[in-house]
Amino acid sequence: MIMKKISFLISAILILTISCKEANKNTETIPADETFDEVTQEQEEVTEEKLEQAEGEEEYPELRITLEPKSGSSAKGDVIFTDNNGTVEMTATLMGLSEGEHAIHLHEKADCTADDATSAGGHWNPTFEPHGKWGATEGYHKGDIGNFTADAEGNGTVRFSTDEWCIGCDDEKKNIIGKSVVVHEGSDDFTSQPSGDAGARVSCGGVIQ
Ligand SMILES: [Cu+2]
Ligand SMILES: [Zn+2]
Repeated sequence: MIMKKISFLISAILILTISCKEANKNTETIPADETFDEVTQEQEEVTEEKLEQAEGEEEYPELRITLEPKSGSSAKGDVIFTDNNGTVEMTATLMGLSEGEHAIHLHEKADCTADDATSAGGHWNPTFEPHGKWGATEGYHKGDIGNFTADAEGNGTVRFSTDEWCIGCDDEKKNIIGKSVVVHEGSDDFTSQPSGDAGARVSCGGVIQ
């Protein structure tokens, strides 16, 4: 009789232990919701980061173009335009030029297909002013960037910034998209019409978004 009672107790303990373990298992599976919440939170954080990045890109759009040799020259380069809160900054890096002064302009068409780059058309002049030095009271084209100097190795850098340009805005008197960057064999005298008598077009690149 005692033995039976003991075995009953043992079985009871065993059953209790097993059901406890199962209960534990059940409680272990409950936090699944927590895990889901954590994942959702992480995803939200990633989405926010992406939004911040997109906003940053909108504020500072950057445009890179390549200038190809034209008119039998070996002049080439890269131009970077950035729009920083309404001021467009241009940095042009040229190589393969002859030593000395060269004119650089924005021309009216983003078409550099012709061997002599005449396909780029004349200077970009949306305000119908005479050709001149940038900022001159007598007038100037919106493409009249000016001159820069190439060193003895044929390298030159141009830095220019203005709030009279924009990258892709709705104002066609400011929007540089669809124009081209042209570098000339000679320098701009700022007085000869319509283009400063700067000689052959030795390097050209279209400003296309
Ligand atoms: Cu030009
Ligand atoms: Zn001009």
